Amino acid sequence: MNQLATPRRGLLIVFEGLDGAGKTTQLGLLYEYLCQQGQDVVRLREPTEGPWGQKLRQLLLHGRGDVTPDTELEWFLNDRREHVDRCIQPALNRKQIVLLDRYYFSTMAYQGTRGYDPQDIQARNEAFAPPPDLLLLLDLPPEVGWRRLKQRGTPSHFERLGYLEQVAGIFAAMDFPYLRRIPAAQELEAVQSQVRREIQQLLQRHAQIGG
Ligand code: T5A
Repeated sequence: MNQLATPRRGLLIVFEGLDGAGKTTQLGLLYEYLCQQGQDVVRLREPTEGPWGQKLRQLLLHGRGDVTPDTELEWFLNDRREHVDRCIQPALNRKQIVLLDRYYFSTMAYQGTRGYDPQDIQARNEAFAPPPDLLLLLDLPPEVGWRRLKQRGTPSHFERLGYLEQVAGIFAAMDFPYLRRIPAAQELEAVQSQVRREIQQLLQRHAQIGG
């Protein structure tokens, strides 16, 4: 692969997909690769380690208990608002490449199965969250992701096969100009090659003049 171009502004690259799709693995491989290429890159994830993110991680670990769908949605929005203000926007202002493991497309898909309109969730997020430059949606049949999670250990409370099938339906209906779908049931290396091809094209489109 050719030497990568340096972007003239910060770029937001989001990884999305079902639990077990391989987002964390692929993002990690891409992060190492971009660092080796001398790019100024930062990796982030949601839910975050902040106070709202920690409350959300408790739900994942211990179940929703008496937390209502409205409260759960509010917590995801609060977590993201803080994340945008404290980490995402400052990194973009520093012209860094931001690799983000889950963003508001997860809220559309996961909380969208709990009675909310995904478009309404999108609008509420875009009131404060910048849309990505590239959204890499790792496409995986729910039962394959489910098998991977079971092999790894005990799935979280959000990782139930029936739920994941509904979530997959919302991901499948998404259509954005910045969205690229990558088949994720292939070998790790094959998925990473496609990821890198998309990144190379993105960097070329945003290359510094003379850079
Ligand atoms: N959530 C999140 C919401 O409901 N609303 C929101 O707004 C947001 C932001 C996050 C949960 O929160 C929900 C969605 C989630 O349920 P999490 O613990 O952060 O929970 O879970 P995930 O982000 O889904 O992370 P996972 O680890 O579960 O999935 P990944 O990151 O997609 O997969 P990864 O890379 O960890 O790989 C999973 C396993 O598969 C293997 C890996 O080695 C690993 O064991 N694997 C492969 N095996 C074979 N072939 C390949 N190509 C493989 N790629 C990976």
